[in-house]
Amino acid sequence: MKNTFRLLCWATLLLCSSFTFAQSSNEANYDESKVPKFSLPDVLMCNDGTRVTSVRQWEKHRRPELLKLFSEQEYGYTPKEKVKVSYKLLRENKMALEGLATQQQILVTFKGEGRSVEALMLVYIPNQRKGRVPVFIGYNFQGNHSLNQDEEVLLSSYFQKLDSNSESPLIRGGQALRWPLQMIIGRGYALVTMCYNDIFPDNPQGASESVKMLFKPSSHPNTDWQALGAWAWGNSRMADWVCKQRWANSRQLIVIGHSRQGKAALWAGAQDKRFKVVISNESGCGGAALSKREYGERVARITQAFPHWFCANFSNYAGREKDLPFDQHELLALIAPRALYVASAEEDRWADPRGEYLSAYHALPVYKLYGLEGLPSDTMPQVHQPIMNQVAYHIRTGIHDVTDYDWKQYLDYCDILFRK
Ligand code: GTR
Repeated sequence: MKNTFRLLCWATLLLCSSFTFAQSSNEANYDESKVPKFSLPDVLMCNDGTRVTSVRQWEKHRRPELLKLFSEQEYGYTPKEKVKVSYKLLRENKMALEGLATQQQILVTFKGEGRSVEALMLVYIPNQRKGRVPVFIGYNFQGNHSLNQDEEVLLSSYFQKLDSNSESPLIRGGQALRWPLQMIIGRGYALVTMCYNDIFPDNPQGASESVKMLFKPSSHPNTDWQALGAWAWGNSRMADWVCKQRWANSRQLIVIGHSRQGKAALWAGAQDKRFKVVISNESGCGGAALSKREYGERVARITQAFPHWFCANFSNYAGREKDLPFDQHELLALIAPRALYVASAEEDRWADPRGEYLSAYHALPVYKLYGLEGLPSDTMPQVHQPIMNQVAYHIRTGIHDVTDYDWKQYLDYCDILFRK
């Protein structure tokens, strides 16, 4: 009896302590004084202990090593096999946006393993153009119809499949504030977008309706790609199409994403060198922000709330950020020597603005290898004081969102890079 009682006490204690652990690593820390002392892995240190001193060594040795690490431990491996793709122009309007743009809607059908997935691309091409134009490639969250009020815009494939009783936001123009089309097109840039749910529906059961089904199932469940991997893959598939267009400058491709799409844009940019500019708008945990700061959203919470985003291995670091053999500055470094823009918002503490800045700053050694300028110091700039080197950064006032201010900086930056 005594023993049973003791056993019970121990079990309760154990249960309570694991609960406190789960709770504490789940909670967002917003107190800078509670950020643990941490040391970041040296981005130039190879697994065998040699230190990279040349671009050649970086490209041949260290860069592939890091890509492997991120594939194995965070985003999963992107399959290398090609799937069959076909494109069908469904609608064209040469006088969209009051004559500013040609609008195209293209149905993309991906086929593999006896299955198919459809995605609907929405394209705006500036009518006023001399020669080929740079192109922004990025997903929308709430469907192509959410970009503006235009009744011509078809529902994205994901929304066409939903039944009419679903609560999904079928609001035309519902996200128009995030897509200042007149400004983007007016400044001579094209835009190609699709709804991210077309590629991988953003829910824990989404895989079965996603592009994952077009590939042979992986025999390594811990490193199998999930939604973020699939979204990154989809960014590259949009780029494939863009590269075939006569109006597009395939050497001026910009991949852009907000929040979870910022994470996907970074992973796409790390893997696909055709993206000459990579823009992360408030991508936070699992995106630009350093995990080891344990500030704002953390690995425990993100892997629990979104079990379908990362590969299974990433959840091993829940509450154990200090044991991560890498950090997000190394993801950003994979984008070098191409241009990288990281942006934060002051009130978006969940995404850890300081962690986003420091991560971009610590990509510096690799940019330096190429003789390029990164961020000048580990001190963050004031709000509305963008820094536009090969690594660029701004923090603006306000909340988690994409605003005209953000877009204006991205356009100014691309103008500088492309000498427009
Ligand atoms: C949040 C998530 C963030 C970020 C955000 C978004 O719920 O915790 O990591 O991705 O969603 O995508 O809007």
